Amino acid sequence: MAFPLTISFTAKTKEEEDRQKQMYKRYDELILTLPAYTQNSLMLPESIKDSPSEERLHPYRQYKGFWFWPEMMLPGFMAAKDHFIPRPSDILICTPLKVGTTWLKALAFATLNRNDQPCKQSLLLSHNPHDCVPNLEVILYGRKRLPDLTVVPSPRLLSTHVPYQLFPTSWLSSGCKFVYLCRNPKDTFISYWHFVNKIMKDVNYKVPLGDAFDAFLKGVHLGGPLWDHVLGFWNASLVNPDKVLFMKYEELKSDTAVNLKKLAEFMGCPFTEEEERDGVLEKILDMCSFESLRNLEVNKTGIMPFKLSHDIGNEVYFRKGEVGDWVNFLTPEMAQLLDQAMEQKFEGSGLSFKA
Ligand code: PAP
Repeated sequence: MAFPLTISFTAKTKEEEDRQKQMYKRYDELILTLPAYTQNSLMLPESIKDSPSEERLHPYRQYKGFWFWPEMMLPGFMAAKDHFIPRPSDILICTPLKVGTTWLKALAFATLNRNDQPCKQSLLLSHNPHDCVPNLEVILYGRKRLPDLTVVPSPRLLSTHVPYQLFPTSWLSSGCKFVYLCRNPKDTFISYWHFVNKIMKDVNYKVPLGDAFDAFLKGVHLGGPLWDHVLGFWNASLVNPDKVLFMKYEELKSDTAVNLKKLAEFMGCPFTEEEERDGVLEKILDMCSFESLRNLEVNKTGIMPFKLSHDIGNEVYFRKGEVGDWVNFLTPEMAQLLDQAMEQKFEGSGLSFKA
């Protein structure tokens, strides 16, 4: 059995529940001491349910060199860092925001569970991929109570937006595997801009593109600077290719089958010749395609388990799904600025996003 499961919590007594509440309160207090980015940028529109009302934790806060939406991610990450015990068989989908996480989750979930759940019976037909592969810091540890993940059978497929540089040693030495996906920074930024503007409660308010761009260029992005996020996993994949698989959205788009095979091998469940002959791989590709996922009822009308004070529909994860849409939004000057910044950051790393 796999996710989606009803999450059970470790606290079985009132005392333990109170102790955990205190622990999260300490995280919140610590977060309030972190540097904040106070200029206009793509931040959460309004506070999250059950956050302290008098002292909002947003805007972005910088934790150990990386920027976060503090309410949404940091308490959950701090708890996960201290309490999540990875198993060697765990697989962690690791991404910055808006790089195709939803797609990768669907592909990985369908591939890993293909024996128990052939496509016709896949839970992906009735659940959003984010429900099937839950995020550690937002969903599992983000509810001010510690989840009991020991009840989840192996291999556990989980996800995180946290940069590699912040992973605790216990995660790195656990033997678990990390699958990383990134995307051309210009498309990542444009997708992010649309996403945040869409989840604003007041739909008439949009963060001006110029302000959002300035912040992004300064590295202020969820889990950003984006280049450091990418480089952390890139370097780790060079050192430890058996444990860190590095993928790009554009490559996944241009040859999904080849990359899916790579993913299956990396996860330890390669497609057999017989499966390939029987079209198992094609069925997974079809089920997880942008059009198929977007047209599922659950993704057209379902609500995502975000903790915002208003509901956000799953449709927000499916916008265009194209490579190069940035050209419709960024001026040539903006594009050049971002390209130059990226080239500088990636110099000498062997990594590039040039076409
Ligand atoms: P998240 O960080 O909020 O989870 P994520 O899934 O990483 O979002 O990224 C969303 C992007 O992936 C969207 O890109 P766009 O804004 O440029 O359109 C979304 O359309 C795209 N996407 C979602 N599902 C698929 C898919 N099956 N194939 C290709 N792209 C997809």
